[in-house]
Formats: sequence, structure tokens, C-alpha cells
Amino acid sequence: MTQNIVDPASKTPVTLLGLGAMGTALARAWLAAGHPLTVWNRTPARAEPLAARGTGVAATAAEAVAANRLLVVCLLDDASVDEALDGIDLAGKDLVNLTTSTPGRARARAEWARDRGARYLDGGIMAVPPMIGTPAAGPYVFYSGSRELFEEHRDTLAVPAGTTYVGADAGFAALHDVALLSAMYGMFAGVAHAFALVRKESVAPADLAPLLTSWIGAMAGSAARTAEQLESGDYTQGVVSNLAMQVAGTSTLLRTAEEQGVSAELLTPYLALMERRLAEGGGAEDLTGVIDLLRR
Ligand code: FVH
Repeated sequence: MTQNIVDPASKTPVTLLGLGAMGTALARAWLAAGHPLTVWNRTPARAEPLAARGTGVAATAAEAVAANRLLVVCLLDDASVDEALDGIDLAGKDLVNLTTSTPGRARARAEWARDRGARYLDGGIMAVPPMIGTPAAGPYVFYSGSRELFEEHRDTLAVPAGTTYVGADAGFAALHDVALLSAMYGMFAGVAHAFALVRKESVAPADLAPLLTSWIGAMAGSAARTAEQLESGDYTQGVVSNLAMQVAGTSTLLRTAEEQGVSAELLTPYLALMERRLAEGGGAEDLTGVIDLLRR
């Protein structure tokens, strides 16, 4: 049997603040790849399993920050980042913040870090903890902010998940992250409604699941057509199923929900927007016009 010999001296040391579900997965990935790791968590007990595997456990966030130049933060929210880093000297640090945030707050955080003498990279994680350190599962992180920081630490950042740099504007990682998450919740809403429709019948959820998976997969390809229409400004370009036809079919969706004793509350906001666009004369278009109705 061959053994992987990892020389820790050749690996960039990492400080990680936050050992929740995601932070712990990140820590394990860097440890497994041989990176010297220093961790801090508000609740010290969460660091114990890592300490047993040779991780440096700092007693305070300030001590962890002082240990290494590369500092990765993965905490619950912006407020916890404020609290954890309050009053800590960040001069000369490379701060990578993987805490989910808004574009505006990420930009403010970049300025905040700059004012404290640190380079800043914001990250939006497109993975759940079990995917981390498992390239076959396709985890990746959107990064934006300091390109120099990203390039310098690209290999280290690529250990837990793939890296996708989306621009120098520190808000762009959060923007991409939240755009994808928002699409995901729309998909979850549709799936919830579909399961609710069959709930009272003799249709096994396990039989519906693969049908949903393949149908959603087939329909997901429409995003490319939507992008083309948005870019050309012609929402009738390449239209397959026009809005007028689709709106005519919505009453069937609503009546079926009623017959099955299911609330249509997850569907009606979207159907109302389709009707509005039709009333404005968009009958020959695709569904792309709905996007314009959302802009305030
Ligand atoms: N888990 C997931 O599925 C998603 C996947 C996509 C990315 N998110 C984001 O990652 C951030 C961390 O998420 P997490 O899964 O690690 O979250 P928790 O398991 O709830 O752990 C939260 C950690 O934050 C610490 N913490 C909370 N408040 C404070 C505070 N005021 N000061 C210092 N630390 C704080 C908490 O510490 P403790 O409760 O153990 O003491 C945990 O370390 C997040 O932005 C997701 O949106 C995850």
C-alpha cells in the first residue's frame, strides 16, 4: 500500500474562525491536505475533535488571527463576524470571508478590512458540508475582491472546494451566491407543491422523485434561452411555449390544486406576474418579461 507523504512546511498555514457544520468541514479538508491549521470557535468544545488530530486551537480569536497571514472566517452571519473580529489587529492579513452575506455588506466589509490594513476576498460557498473536500460532488466557492490575494492563495483555497473568481468588486461573490440560492428556493417551492399534490393519492413520493428530478433538469436548460433574450432585448426570440398559451394553462394548475385540497400559495405570486405581463401585451413572448416586472 502506498502512503501519501505530506510535507506541512510546503503548505500555506491557515487560520480558521468558526467551527460550525461548514467550518468543521473546511478544517477537515485543510487538515487532510496537510495544511498547518489554527482554529478558533466561540464554543471551545467544538474544537476538541480537531485538537486531537493535531490542529492548533487558539483560546481567543485575536490569538488565532495572530498565528497566520491567511485568515478564513466562516461564521453564522455578518453580526458574528463583527463580534469575532472586533478590535483585532488585521494589519498585513489576508482575510477571506466565507460567511454568507449580501453584496452591499460584502462591499462594506472589504472597505472595513482595507481600513484595517488587510487584503480582502469575499466568498459564497456553493456546497453543503458533506460536499466539502469531495471534488466529485462538485463543490465550489464564488470569490470576489482582491485578485492578488486570490491568485496568491488559489491552491490553498482550492483544497476544500473548487474556486470561481467573479471579479474585483467584493460584492460579486455574494451576488452570484444569492442569485443561485434564490433560484434554488424557487425550485424547492415547486417541488414542495408537486409532492403536496400527490400526497393524498396512492402515488409513492419515491416514484415521483425521479420524475421531478429529470423534468426539472430538462427545464433548467431554458436559462440559456432566457439569457439570450435578455441580451438581445427580444423576448420572442426562439420562443417555444408562448406566454399566452402558458397563462391559458394556469387555471388547470389552480383547479388541480383545489381538487387535491392543496394551497396554491407557492404558485400564485409567479402566476400573477405572468398574467400581468400578458395584460401588458407580452402574449407572444417567452416568460422573460416577468423579469422586467420584478425590477423596482
Ligand atoms: N451549512 C450549510 O449548508 C451552508 C452551505 C453554504 C454556506 N453556508 C454558510 O456558511 C456559514 C457558516 O455556516 P455553518 O453551517 O457552519 O453554520 P453553523 O453550523 O450554524 O455554525 C455557525 C458558526 O458561527 C459561530 N457563531 C455564531 N454566532 C457567533 C458570534 N456572535 N460570535 C462568534 N461566533 C459565532 C458558531 O459558533 P458556536 O455557536 O459554535 O459558538 C459556529 O461556529 C454561514 O454564513 C452559512 O450561511 C453554510
